[in-house]
Amino acid sequence: MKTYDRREFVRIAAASVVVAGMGARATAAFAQAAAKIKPSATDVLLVVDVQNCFVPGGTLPVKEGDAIIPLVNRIARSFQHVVLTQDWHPPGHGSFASTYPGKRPFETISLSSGTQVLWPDHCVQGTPDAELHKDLRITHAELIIRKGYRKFMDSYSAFYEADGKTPTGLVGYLRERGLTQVFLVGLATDYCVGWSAMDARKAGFTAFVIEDATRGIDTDGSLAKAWTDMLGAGVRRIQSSDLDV
Ligand code: VGL
Ligand code: ZN
Repeated sequence: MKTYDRREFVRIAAASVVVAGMGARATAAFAQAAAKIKPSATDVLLVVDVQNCFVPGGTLPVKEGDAIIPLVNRIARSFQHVVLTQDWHPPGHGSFASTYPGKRPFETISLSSGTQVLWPDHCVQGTPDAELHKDLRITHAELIIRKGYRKFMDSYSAFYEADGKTPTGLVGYLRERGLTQVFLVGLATDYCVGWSAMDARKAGFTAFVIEDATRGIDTDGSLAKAWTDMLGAGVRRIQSSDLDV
């Protein structure tokens, strides 16, 4: 039997403590990485309405709307497939309060497509306000979907307009490209992101909303309602830290 002197014993014991410690840390890191979602070739990131109109200084500013942009850029780098959307209204659009004499922004009216919130004039086609935010750096995005261009129909969703039936073409595009899981970021959580996520489910896609990469408008409890509706429709609420990006 080999015998150790005290100095050698201390050296070996210390080394094995280090190894055991590293092992535990490596195992924990591995378990955490394994639990994280790694974007695959059949996943698509849908970047909703990151436009000048929806950030502070724009016509329908979402509080901290611009704060998500660095995170959106970082997340997008890990997705092979990215689709952007742009709210794109003609002047005098049916969702603008200014179209109806005596109406003010954030009041509602009844249209054939249902209750319509009236907004300040925003994202008018061809104006600087409607442009994608200059700090968005997603040059590999493969498609830009424009919506809300029919004068008397709004379209919060990237998939169907406000009647819930008129398609934008995005369902067909994703299906033809074999993309099955939609991850959503952008503005605003309770309108265009939320409606798009619900419609992604309706069309049979898996839908994840990356909450910290969105911000809401929150008119009259709309943000809480949107989350209740989304979760009820099977949308998954995740944080960017749940992704391996
Ligand atoms: C949006 C209100 C009106 C949005 C668009 O992008 O969430 N909200 N138009
Ligand atoms: Zn709009």
